[in-house]
Amino acid sequence: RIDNDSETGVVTKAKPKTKKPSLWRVLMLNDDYTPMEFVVYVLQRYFNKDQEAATQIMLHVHQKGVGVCGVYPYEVAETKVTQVINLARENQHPLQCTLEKAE
Ligand code: TYC
Repeated sequence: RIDNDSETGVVTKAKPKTKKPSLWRVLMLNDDYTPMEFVVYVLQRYFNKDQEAATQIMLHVHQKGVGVCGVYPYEVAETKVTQVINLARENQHPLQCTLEKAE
């Protein structure tokens, strides 16, 4: 947005005072050991997927190596990654999950 001041000839660019929070993808990574049912459970518990959507995402990750669990503001995404990894470690699963900026 350009504000042209006709009196002074000074051209200023008005910046919005608040910025939209950037969005981040939470990615799930495949491994050879985590049980499929555990991944489906995690997707339902932390990413609000129903049984069918969770199963589809799990199978996509299993076949392609990586998949998107959801897109969130940074703090929410970071919290979900921590929760997933903590639950996986408590259950001795190597499941890994990470963040990627969505732009
Ligand atoms: N590859 C795992 C198996 O065959 C299942 C799995 C799927 C693990 C998705 C991790 O993010 C994952 N038991």
